[in-house]
Amino acid sequence: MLEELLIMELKKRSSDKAAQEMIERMADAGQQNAWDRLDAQLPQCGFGKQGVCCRICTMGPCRISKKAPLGVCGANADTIVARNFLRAIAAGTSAHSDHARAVAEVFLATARGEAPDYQFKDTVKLKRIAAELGVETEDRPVNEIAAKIGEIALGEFGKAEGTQLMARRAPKPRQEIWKKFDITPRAVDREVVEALHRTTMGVDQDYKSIIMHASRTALADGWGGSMLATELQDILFGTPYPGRGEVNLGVLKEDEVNIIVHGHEPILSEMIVAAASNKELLAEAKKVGAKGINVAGICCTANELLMRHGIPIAGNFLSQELAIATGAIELMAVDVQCVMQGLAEVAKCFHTKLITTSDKAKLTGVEHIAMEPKTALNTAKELVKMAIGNYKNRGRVTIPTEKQSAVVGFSHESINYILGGRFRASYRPLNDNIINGRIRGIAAIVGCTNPKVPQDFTHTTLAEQLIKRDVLVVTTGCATIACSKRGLTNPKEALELAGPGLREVCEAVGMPPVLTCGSCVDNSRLLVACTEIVREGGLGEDISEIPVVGACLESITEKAIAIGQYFVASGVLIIFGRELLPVSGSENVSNYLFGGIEKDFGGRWAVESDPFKAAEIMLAHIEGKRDALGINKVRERKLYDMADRRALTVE
Ligand code: XCC
Ligand code: SF4
Repeated sequence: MLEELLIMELKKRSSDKAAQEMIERMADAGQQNAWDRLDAQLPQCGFGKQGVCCRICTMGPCRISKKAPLGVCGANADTIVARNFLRAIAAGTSAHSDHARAVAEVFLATARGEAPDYQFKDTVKLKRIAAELGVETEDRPVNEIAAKIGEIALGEFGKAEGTQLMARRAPKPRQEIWKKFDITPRAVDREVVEALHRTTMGVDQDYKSIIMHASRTALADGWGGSMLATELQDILFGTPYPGRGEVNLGVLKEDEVNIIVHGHEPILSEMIVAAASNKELLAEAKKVGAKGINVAGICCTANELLMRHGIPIAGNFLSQELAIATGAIELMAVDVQCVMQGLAEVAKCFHTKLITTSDKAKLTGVEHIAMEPKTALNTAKELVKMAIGNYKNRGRVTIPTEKQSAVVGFSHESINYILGGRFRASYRPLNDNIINGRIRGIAAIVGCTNPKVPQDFTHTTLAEQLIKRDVLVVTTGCATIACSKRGLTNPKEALELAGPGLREVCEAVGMPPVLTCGSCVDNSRLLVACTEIVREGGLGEDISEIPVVGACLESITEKAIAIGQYFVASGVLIIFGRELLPVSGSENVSNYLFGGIEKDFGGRWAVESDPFKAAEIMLAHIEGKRDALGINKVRERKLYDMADRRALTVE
């Protein structure tokens, strides 16, 4: 079944109708997109795919083959594959954590009154994090507390001594495992620097030792940089609570000025959203004949905005060029990460103004307007004005009609609340429903969209297969956008697809069977949620014992590998697309990552490109964990009784 389906979908390049329409339009106009450039690259380098090329020193580059199994320095495939793996994780960790640092800087500037356009929106969380970090809160003004938190947070990146403070959140047995292997993450910068040092020529040349540091570096991301980014963003911009939003290219408006924000840091996009509702600017838009100003997001910035403000999402990673090809985008403002250089070319074919805003991320030939914390709102207004001024330059506009309504905003806090209700917010109902078997377990579907896979195909197929079998699905990143485009985060439609147990629970609490949990740094929310499930009791003492599993079959970035590894080192099974984890060139590394590492950490990697087969692996894993917990036996004996039913209803 899969093969036919896959070939069909591959021909269309995307399983999203709106994307298909725009892909066709671009082809008709002779414009190139990521799929065309992939075709031009084929066949891609087999050494690279397997992770066996090394260009770390100039005795090389060396490529490992049967004929030449050793690099000039004597390094073998195990060493080279492991080194490349660690370097990818160091880069991914850097990306998430440098994003976090930028947020921490704005956070501190806000506390010190140096960023007048930002305010602390969630002061409840501010106090909670203060308590966690040992910051005195009594009789202290918010700004003073925040300044202390900001200083501590900034310290997490470069402090000389000690380990990541957020890692203390993990279940105790997990922390013991990290201690035993001496991989409790220290300062983020330190782990990354050490990763680069270890992988230079002639340093760490034992694959297991290299992979051990890969875990430590990745943990500095998940339980460090990413978690800090999430928490500080929540305090600054508000913790997400469930609300509605719309997703796909159909959110663009024919008769309004369309502005796309694309990238990752909400520091920019939050201000553009604020500027777009400015009365004077709205009046200006009317003057040029537009009915209003429409802001929509792409990639993780989109997730941040939809979760917090209900701002619509135009698309995920592979839709960035397609959005411009609608001819309806007056301005696209980008910051950091996942911004294709190809955008510059596409933008030239249309009237779209492409603007870079982070001094860390410029594009040749593209106008740069730096976003500074001190003058953020003014800069945002300037960008909105540019967009308005550009409205008159529109040519032909083709906006696909597809859009879906989504219920979004499932932070760890809001899951707690929605499950337990206002008066007894807790994970108890979730744990109980996992124990009684209505929900078999939890699957995280995360990450990117890769032109090697039909866009969205594996994410949505996997999600459908899993909810059908009563697995609650949590999603982040571009996968969450894929699921929303498909209607899977819309309770009305998606519950029809859910198995009877999951459906009953979701209906009782009023949530969809696929939860959108935010951007990629928000995978840290899932670590916290897992920890809460453990703490709630009845499902084991550590994350590795609960029936939870993760997958990213369309991954592209180094960030995705870092995320995968921090989940593995936290005790979770993670599945990637077969050719999207470049370790196959070393049997030893593969055997360890796919098997041996489980003895050490309780989690491991697997590769499978077929979403139907991946679903089976995930289900088997979940049932295995349930068996080990002894909760499958309980289920057979127990019928639904009144107490069960009561537990399902929320006050
Ligand atoms: Fe990038 Fe975050 Fe991947 Fe999407 S999911 S392609 S990393 S935008 Ni993060
Ligand atoms: Fe070749 Fe070794 Fe240099 Fe890598 S470090 S390029 S394997 S000589």
